[in-house]
Amino acid sequence: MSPPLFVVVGHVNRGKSSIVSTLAADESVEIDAMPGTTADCHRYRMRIGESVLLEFVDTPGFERPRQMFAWLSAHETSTAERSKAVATFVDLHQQSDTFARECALLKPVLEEGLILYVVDVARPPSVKEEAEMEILRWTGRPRMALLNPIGSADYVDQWRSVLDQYFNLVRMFNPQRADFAERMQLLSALREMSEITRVPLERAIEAIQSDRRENFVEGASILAEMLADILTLTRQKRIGVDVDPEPYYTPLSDRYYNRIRDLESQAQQRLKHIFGHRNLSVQQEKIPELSDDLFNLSLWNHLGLTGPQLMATGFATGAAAGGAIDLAVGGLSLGAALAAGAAFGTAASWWAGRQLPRVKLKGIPLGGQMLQIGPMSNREFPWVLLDRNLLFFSIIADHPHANRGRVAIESRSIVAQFTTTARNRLERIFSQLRRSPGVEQVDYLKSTLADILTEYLLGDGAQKKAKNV
Ligand SMILES: Nc1nc2c(ncn2[C@@H]2O[C@H](COP(=O)(O)OP(=O)(O)OP(=O)(O)O)[C@@H](O)[C@H]2O)c(=O)[nH]1
Ligand SMILES: [Mg+2]
Repeated sequence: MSPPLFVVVGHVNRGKSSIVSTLAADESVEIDAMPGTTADCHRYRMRIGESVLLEFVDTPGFERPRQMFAWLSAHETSTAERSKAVATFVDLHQQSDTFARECALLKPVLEEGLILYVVDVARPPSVKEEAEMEILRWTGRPRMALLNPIGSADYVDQWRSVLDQYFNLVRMFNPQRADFAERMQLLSALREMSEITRVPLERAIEAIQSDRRENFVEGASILAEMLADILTLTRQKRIGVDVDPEPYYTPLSDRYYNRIRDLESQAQQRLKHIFGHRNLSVQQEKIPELSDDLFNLSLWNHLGLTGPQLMATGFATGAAAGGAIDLAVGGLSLGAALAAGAAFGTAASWWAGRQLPRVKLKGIPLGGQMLQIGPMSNREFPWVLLDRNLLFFSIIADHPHANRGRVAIESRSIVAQFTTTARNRLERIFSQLRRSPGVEQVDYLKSTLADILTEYLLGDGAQKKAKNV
């Protein structure tokens, strides 16, 4: 069964390529504010696994629609023969430059193509566009008009009354803003275009939805793996027997924190990859004092659990009692603690009041001493880390592929909305991970964590989407 072929047509700079990009979830489609970006027809195949589910032809649109329509009118023999007249026109003109664009876009239309005609409802219909719509009607192929509100929807009523005369279906669709659900709604509406496309489109929609579920499960396991790797992370340095460890604290802390940053950004890269957004730039909200750094104090004030939630969760799981001892930072001097905290580049006084990663200095059997930093005993930390990456996940999973600007993540807590039961389950896992368990135990905790996150992402998380700023 061949996949449905949609040919996207419309005036220059009306968002044709944007529609292909968002519907096909393909970031490789060229989009630009400059008119004439798409100079030739390009075919995009939407694949899941081995099978091609949908095909799109992105076109530059018509160049001389009025001249072409004049030719068609002059050569009309009967209404029933109109599509033949279009085919004859293409045959006769395909070698000439004058109608190169017309021929290039009409060829795939005539070979079983379904027409998606894009208009910008911020401007009124023009004479040229009427000629385009006439030609498309003459092809006799199934066609839908998409109203793209670029900037405003001032002329939507005027457009509707014109489009109703030429198209079987008319729909509003904003490719720069549409989320996953809106994309699916449009694909469902496309089923109505023709009897022959109903079945392949239904199959495509089902495959896209099941692929998405798989992506969510994989995404949850990426998040779980990242949390477990970061929470169990330690860094060590061997030094001589009587050597003063003080100068080694800062470089060791730097290595430790940089590794955490790397693990987070690798996980985010993998999430981008899953959802086909390899080149998308995502940043923390555009508030100047909120830098992207994970160890930024103001970020911590916006994310994670609230103070009372953290305390309640700690008591419920017994983590608070153990945590209090860590205030002394593994028995090391406050100086060492501050050196470890200074690596964040934030106010040392703030960090001094919080539990830091453990810093240990111990003798080793073959002589010398081992300086170790980690695992992170700060109880807020996993919540901030999880929160920020759940926000990242929800942005990435719903971002339309046509929107190439920088995406901002709002700093609003997701984890603070979790049920008490979910918070306690997670806290128990976090506190077990902090105690450096063995490999098997870590694997078990990772998979439990992945299950909890999958449950959230496929349930509540899918409903409560993070909004794009
Ligand atoms: N605000 C807004 N901008 C849009 C929308 N759709 C497209 N644009 C912008 O309009 C410009 C043109 O979009 P394209 O998708 O490249 O349009 P096109 O019809 O393929 O353009 P050509 O290939 O040049 O004919 C880009 O700068 C898009 O970001 C929309 O729905 N809203
Ligand atoms: Mg284009």
